[in-house]
Amino acid sequence: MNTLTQYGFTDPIDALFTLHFPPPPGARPARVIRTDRGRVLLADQDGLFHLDSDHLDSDCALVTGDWVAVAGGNPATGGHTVVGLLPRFSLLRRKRAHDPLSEAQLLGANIDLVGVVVPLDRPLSTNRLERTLVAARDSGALPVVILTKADLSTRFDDVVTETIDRARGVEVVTTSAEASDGLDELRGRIGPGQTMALLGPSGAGKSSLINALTGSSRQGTCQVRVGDGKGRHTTTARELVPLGDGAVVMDTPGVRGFALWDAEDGLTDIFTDVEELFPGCRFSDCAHDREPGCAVRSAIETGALAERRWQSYRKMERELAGLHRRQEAANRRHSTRSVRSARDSAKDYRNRFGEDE
Ligand SMILES: Nc1nc2c(ncn2[C@@H]2O[C@H](COP(=O)(O)OP(=O)(O)OP(=O)(O)O)[C@@H](O)[C@H]2O)c(=O)[nH]1
Ligand SMILES: [Mg+2]
Ligand SMILES: [Zn+2]
Repeated sequence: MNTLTQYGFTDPIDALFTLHFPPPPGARPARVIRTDRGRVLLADQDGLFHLDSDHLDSDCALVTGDWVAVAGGNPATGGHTVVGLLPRFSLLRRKRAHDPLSEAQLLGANIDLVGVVVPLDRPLSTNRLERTLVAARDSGALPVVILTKADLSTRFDDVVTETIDRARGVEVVTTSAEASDGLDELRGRIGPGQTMALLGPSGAGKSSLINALTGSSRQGTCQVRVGDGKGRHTTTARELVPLGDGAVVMDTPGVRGFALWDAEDGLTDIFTDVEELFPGCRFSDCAHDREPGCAVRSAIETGALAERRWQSYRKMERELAGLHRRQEAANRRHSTRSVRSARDSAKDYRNRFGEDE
């Protein structure tokens, strides 16, 4: 198996490549394995190589998992150039923290499965779980919840039950890297040619799980802090790790929070039980607040919908609406600016060439 196949290259990707870069081939397929502060590691069929940053097309921001077309270069001298990017079939994004309106942060591309990692050595954060599930679903990938450190948990059953309840039909796999539990079950879910990204807080055991799956210690791991059980942000870059038969896992740095980015579809998918209630409200513009005949309120009263679940849906919905308002305002400012600059340059032209208004 060549290096590229180990990193998930399949016949459908090959066909897509030929479609976009028809013969005679001037370029060869490669995959982005790791991106780390502007340094990009790629794999082609002969092995791994770094891309010199000056060979990066500036308006093409590469993301771990991308399939690209590369031309030129050799292992000794480098000089590889990315000449094209294949369309991404999935894209995992989040809103950058502390930044009301920057671009989304791209976390990974061409991911089939997102393993939402929930450590059993601390209380369950339902907020984080639900947000990560929404973002995972929105990316176009299939989410799977992975419980880690099953050997440590004293409240094991409670957290497992609560997680299954909150995950709402998304599959839950329980693992322990330490005791080698649940590894075959997890491994069995990642088929050849598939990529699974692991997302979760620092210290959750993502890298340990990958080491357990590959039977190595290639991913650095570090103990969580005594006291608050927080991780130390050991993993610093998003990186693909091959599992041997063309199945791939992506290790990621632990994230503190998970702010959503344009994830309406993901929200609808993860909260179908909530949105299905809306057509049952008496008024089509029901705000589900105090209106008579509100299907949401009555589902909460009968216990069919948990108040907590409704509140978390509401919160994410409001957050996405707020983001949209800011995006639209920024777009308006942007378009006024470009109209103005077009006007200025027209004026400039007239001034120089003496045309009348
Ligand atoms: N008991 C036990 N400890 C584990 C298990 N998995 C991981 N740990 C420990 O948890 C700590 C953190 O594990 P990491 O794999 O570094 O966590 P991570 O999610 O990669 O963390 P970041 O890279 O910081 O995001 C390490 O001390 C591991 O030994 C497990 O299944 N059982
Ligand atoms: Mg790690
Ligand atoms: Zn209503």
